[in-house]
Amino acid sequence: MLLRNDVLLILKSNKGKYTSGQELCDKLNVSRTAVWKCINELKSDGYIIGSKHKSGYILIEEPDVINYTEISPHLKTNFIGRNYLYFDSISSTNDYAKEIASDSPDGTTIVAEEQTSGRGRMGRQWVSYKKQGIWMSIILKPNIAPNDAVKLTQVAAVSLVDAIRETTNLTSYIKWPNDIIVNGKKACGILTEMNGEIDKINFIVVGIGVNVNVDSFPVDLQDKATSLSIEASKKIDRKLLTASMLNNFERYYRTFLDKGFFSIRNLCKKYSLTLGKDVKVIMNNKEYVGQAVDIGDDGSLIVAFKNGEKKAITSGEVSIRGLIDY
Ligand code: BTX
Repeated sequence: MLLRNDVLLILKSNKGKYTSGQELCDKLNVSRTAVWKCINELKSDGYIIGSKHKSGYILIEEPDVINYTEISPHLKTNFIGRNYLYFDSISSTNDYAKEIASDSPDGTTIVAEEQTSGRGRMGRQWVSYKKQGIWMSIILKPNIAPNDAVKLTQVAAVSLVDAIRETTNLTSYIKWPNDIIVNGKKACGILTEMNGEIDKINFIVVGIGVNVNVDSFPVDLQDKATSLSIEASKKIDRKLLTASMLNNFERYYRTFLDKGFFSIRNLCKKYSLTLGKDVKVIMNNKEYVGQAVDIGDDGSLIVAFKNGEKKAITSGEVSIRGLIDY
């Protein structure tokens, strides 16, 4: 696997030119047979590689995939995404992350081209079409109180807003707590899950789904879901966006661990679509209407209700008046 990546990196650095088999052998200190095996593996992964007697190999076309080889040249992280597990298809990256988390290093990232049972909150379905999005889960093992785990949804949300702007120039907003909205429709969702005891976190899985190049949605989602390519009217580079999401996530995650949540709270407020709006909150099966007035120190949404009472909402359903379903 490592050798295969090295062969690919050399072919990429010589793009448009032939690289001789001998040069590959010399640079990597391996046999011709080993190089030939790697070339065949790359071809079966979708890389189109030409070969010519006496000239060697040439990389003609790279597939649109978000494996480690493709994203690592753009990755600036120390530990997020450095253990990168890539799947062509998986049931749910969050489910897999939870299975392997105990034996995996901090920052392990699972990425799939497709999810067959992608999940949202409360067991809802998350549509995850093949090669049209980024479906990823990050395993984290922070030394924080279990109550603080929910703040990681906010850390992921600000990272996403920055990564989307950097890669696509689109302005996106956070619909508290876990949706990223572009032009009034949902383009990304975050699902944070925790495993721990009352006073100790074993691990946290931050699952992120981004509709990158989805061109059409199932009928029931058409008025509430969108993709970055639809909003930008062009195909988006999934490799650059994946790397940018991980780079920004590590930056904000470190800030959060070193300085506390208040250090990113202002950004949560700045990027919030919810603040200042009339909202409907569903708690314990009851509906309450009020105005979202602040983001608390703990990442909660502060809502001022009509009876004058202010409440910090930490979980539950919040919908914004005039947006999608309220
Ligand atoms: P949520 O519960 O806030 O949103 C789920 C709701 O969003 C669904 O009920 C549906 O109405 C709508 N929806 C479903 N699919 C999409 C989509 N592709 N785009 C926009 N809206 C949609 C949001 O939960 C959290 C989603 C996290 C998804 C990631 S992907 C990687 C990881 N693995 C996994 O199984 N889930 C997470």
